[in-house]
Amino acid sequence: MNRIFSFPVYRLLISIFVVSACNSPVLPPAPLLPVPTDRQLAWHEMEQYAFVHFTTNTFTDKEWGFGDESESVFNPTAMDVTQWTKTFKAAGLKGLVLTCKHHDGFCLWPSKYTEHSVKNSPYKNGKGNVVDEVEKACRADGLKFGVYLSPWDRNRADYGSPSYVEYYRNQLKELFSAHSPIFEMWFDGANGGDGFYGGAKEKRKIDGKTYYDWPTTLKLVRGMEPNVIFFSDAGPDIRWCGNESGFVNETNWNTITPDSIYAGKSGIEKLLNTGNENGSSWIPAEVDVSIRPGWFYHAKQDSLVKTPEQLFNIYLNSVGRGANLILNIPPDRRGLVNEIDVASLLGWKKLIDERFKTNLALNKPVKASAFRGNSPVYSADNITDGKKETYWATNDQENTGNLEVDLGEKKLISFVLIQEYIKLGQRVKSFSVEVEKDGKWLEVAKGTTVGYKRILRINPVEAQKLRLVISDSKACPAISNVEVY
Ligand code: FUL
Repeated sequence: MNRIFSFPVYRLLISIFVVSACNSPVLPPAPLLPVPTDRQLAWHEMEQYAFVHFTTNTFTDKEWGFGDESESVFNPTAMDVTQWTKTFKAAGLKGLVLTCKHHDGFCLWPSKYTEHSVKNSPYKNGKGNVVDEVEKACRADGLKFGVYLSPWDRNRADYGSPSYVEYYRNQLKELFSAHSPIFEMWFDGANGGDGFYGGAKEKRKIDGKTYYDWPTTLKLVRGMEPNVIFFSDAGPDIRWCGNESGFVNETNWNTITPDSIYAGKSGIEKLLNTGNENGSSWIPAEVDVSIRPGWFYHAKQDSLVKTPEQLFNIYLNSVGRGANLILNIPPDRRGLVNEIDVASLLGWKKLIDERFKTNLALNKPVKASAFRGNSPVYSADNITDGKKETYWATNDQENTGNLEVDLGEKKLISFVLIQEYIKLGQRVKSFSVEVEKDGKWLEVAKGTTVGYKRILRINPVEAQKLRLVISDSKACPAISNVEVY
């Protein structure tokens, strides 16, 4: 044997190799671009919040006011915005976005740029400011506050001309200088058509792409509220989910290429509903849906309020598919969230609390098929430690893997919740969930994307061991959390 490989030298070389290998940290996976901004991450964590549609429509029984409604119709008889916020808080909603002005142009605050507002209504003898009152109630109840200001205005005589865009921006300045922080700004895509328009009573068409000069408006607002999240069909921070029925697609990419949306191609709703696996920007979907058939309160729809079970399904199809849910709850003519809606909301919250009461996987041991650099930093136990900053990952180029959770004893399993560590981008393309039955693995659920959160409802099954199989991923998977109920 060559002397260099004699026993002591060989041992020494191995030791040097092992020591240096142990001392060099295993690097985390490189981010898979695009990744969310900090403000988008904070938005993802909100998961669900309220939308409040309230204006003259509430009193005229319309969905889209023509813009000729007299201010005198706005007259809630028992207005109590703290009842709204206390109800929403009890229902687990984290914020509220208020229609400060809907398409009819009536302003819920006494804007100095128009007479078509609460200041000419009987509400508090014209001294009311609903925007201010709602914001204060939100702050008191720990809800984030957001605003909706319809770009389309059927009341304004100058709608369609440049002076209206200035008017719209002045109103944004009023709102954003009087209220802060505002977590979300909702830009509605509904635009143009017939209206009162100061008495012209005609149909007006605008070019949605150029008329508003959105880049200038967004810059103005961003300058006043740097962390505001902009919603519009195409973002730039969050996108419309493509329908108003309460679901995002089972395959839901947070990524999309904005150009492909602005192009106004047909099938745009479908694209918004799924996102695009190779999209150039992180623009996650928000699911907007009303607890009632309409966006505004109509007594005739009292019997059509969604049931707790329907709301739970919407929750699974939105939050449970990695989107956020903005649930509209329109106050009635008294200025209160109607008792029927309150009962439904609280029933929904009860279902969520009952069904997700005890996470059977919390702190339970997990075995992985492999983990990154064999480093404990990326080990399998990270997915059950209850910490959002730790995650399991594999080596680069290893785009598949298994995670086996041992619940310690046989339990009845009905839901599995999975989260990716999205700070590193969205990765998983397909996965399945299996349970061990009589020594064999049985598939009980499968899916495509995961993203911020994925919740799978499975036919209740008894098992002690459960396995998450990542069968395809855009890059090595990074899973931060798995919960079992
Ligand atoms: C739509 C509007 O036309 C509806 O009235 C409602 O405000 C909904 C949230 O967005 O585009």
